[in-house]
Amino acid sequence: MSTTTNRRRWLGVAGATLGSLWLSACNKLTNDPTFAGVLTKAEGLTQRAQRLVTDRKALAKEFTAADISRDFKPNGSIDPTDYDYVALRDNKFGDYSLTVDGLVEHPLELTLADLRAQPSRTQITRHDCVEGWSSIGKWKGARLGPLLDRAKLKPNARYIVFHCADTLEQTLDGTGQYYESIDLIDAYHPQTILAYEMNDATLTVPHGAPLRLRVERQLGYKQAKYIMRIEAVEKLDDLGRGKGGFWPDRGYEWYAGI
Ligand SMILES: Nc1nc2c(c(=O)[nH]1)N[C@H]1C(S)=C(S)[C@@H](COP(=O)(O)O)O[C@H]1N2
Ligand SMILES: [Mo]
Repeated sequence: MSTTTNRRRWLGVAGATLGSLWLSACNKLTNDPTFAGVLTKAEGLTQRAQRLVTDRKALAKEFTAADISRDFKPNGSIDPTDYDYVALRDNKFGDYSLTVDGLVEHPLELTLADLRAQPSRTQITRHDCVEGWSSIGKWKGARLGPLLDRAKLKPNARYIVFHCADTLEQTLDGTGQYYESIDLIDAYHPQTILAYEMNDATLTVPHGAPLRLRVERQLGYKQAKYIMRIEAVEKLDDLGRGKGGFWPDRGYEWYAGI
């Protein structure tokens, strides 16, 4: 096969699968000696790929304290009735701990005090829900990147999954449990945090206490609330209905970029 044919195919693949598939395909291909040469020769592609990654790494717009919405609407689950969650809530989350496991060298079990001791970030950002409303809030939380470094991802880890405490839809097979997932570009984005504070106060139950994700380059439904467990995985097929999140399983985009 000529280099041109190879390159055309590769461009076709890249075009069809922007987002995370591109990331995993690219990682795999660059490790593959037969593709390495093709990749360096494909100048156009390299530039396109570079632009794509640069875009994904750009910061979401940040606002000032004066912009904070007075009426940030809680949405989706706002008061989970799941047995384990109610028990934690009734004890003011004193028994809470976050599990970090899956494809990691050092599985972690972190209390809220541990999470507050992690490198943190505070940001005032706009939350955009697909239902057509937006609100600006101030978030403080542990940066996900350093936390994943502490757990040390195994080389085959491709996605980070957030398992939530709430059942948003009662289904017999358990696929109504809320969950979400992001790729490693978003996981290591500086504005990706596990928030424990909103607007300078401890996160409330309606907004996802004790811990919720802020992944600021994406839509509202990616901002998983009530996070109990973070799992590093290689593929998303075995979770829920296989599309990587509660709403993606129900027809919404997995990569909900804004
Ligand atoms: N666990 C969990 N996370 C969730 C949801 C949910 O129902 N359960 N709803 C999502 C949707 S659609 C939106 S818009 C935001 C709402 O966040 P808020 O309640 O802080 O406004 O949370 C997202 N994260
Ligand atoms: Mo939403």
